[in-house]
Amino acid sequence: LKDRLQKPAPAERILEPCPDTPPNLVGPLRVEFNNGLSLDQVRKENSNFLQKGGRYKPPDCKSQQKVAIIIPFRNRHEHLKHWLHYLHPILMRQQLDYGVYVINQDGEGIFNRAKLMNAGYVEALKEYDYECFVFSDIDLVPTDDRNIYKCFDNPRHLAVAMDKFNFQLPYNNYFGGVSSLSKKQYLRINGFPNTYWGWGGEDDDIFQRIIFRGMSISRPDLVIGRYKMIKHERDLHNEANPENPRKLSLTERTVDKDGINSLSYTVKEILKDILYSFITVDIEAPP
Ligand code: UD2
Ligand code: MN
Repeated sequence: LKDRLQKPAPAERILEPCPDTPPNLVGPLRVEFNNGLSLDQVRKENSNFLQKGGRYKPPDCKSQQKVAIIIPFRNRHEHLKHWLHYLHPILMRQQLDYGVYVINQDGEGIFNRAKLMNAGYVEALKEYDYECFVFSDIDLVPTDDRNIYKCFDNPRHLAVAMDKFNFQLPYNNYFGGVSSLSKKQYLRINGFPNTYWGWGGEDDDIFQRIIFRGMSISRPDLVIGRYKMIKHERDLHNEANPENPRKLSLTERTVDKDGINSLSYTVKEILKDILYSFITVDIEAPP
C-alpha cells in the first residue's frame, strides 16, 4: 500500500506552447464543391482526430488560444458538409484548441444571423473556457490555410477576398462573412445586435460597434484572405429587411441596450456529432 501511495500520479504531459507560425501550413488550397462527398465520408476522414462535438486539441503542443467557431444555421446541411470537410483539416494544421458550434434557428420564423451568433457565444462558454470566437457563415471556405482562425489585438475580419466580390473587399467598412473577436473585444461592444431580422445590415452594425468602442479592424492581406462561397439563392424567410439599413444610424445609441445584455432565447435541443455540436435555439422570431 505504501509503495503505491508513493508512486507519482500518471504524469500529466507538460506541453510546450505551440509556435507562432504553425509548421504544417501549406498556403493556397484547392477548394471545390462538386466533390460528391457524403457526411459519413467526412466523419471518417476526421473522426480519429476529433472528440465529440467537433472538438480538437493539438497532440504535441499547447495551443495559444481556445477558439469557439460559431456558425449561424438553418436548413443548409449540404453547405455544412463542405464546410466541415475543408475546415477541420485546416483548423488542425493551425494548431488550435477549438470546437465547432452550429447554431440552428428553430422554426420557420424570420432568420436572424447576429442573434444566433450571440446565442452561440453563450452556449459555447457553457462548455469550455473559450477566449476567442470565430463567427462564420456556413457557405464560406478559406482557400489559404495561413488565414488563421484565431483572435488578434483588434477584432478581425477574415473574409476579405471572396470569389463573389472578385477577390476584393466590396467596401472599406465591410465586416461580413467570417470574423473573430476575443471574449474581451466581444464584451466591449456588448456582443452583437439582436434586432436585425432578415437579411442585411447586421454586419455593418457590428463594424460600427467596434469603431464606436475605440477599436479598429484587423485583416489578412488579399492573398491570404481568399475565400470561396458556395453558390446559393436567398433562403426562404430571410428576405432583405428594409428596416435594417435605417437602424444603422442609431447604433451609437443602441449598442448599450441591444446586445449580449438583452439576449433572450431558449435551447430546444443539443446534438453532439463527432464533427460538430448542433444546438437548436428558439430565438423568438417573428413569423
Ligand atoms: C452576406 C454576408 C453575411 C451576412 C449577410 C447579411 C457574405 C459572404 N456574407 O451573406 O455575413 O452579413 O450577407 O445578413 O457576403 N443562413 C442559414 N440559413 C438561412 C439563412 C442564412 O444557415 O436560411 C446562415 C448561413 O450561415 C449563411 C449566413 O446565414 O451563410 C448568411 O446568409 P446568406 O448566405 O444567405 O447571405 P449572403 O451570402 O448574402
Ligand atoms: Mn452566403
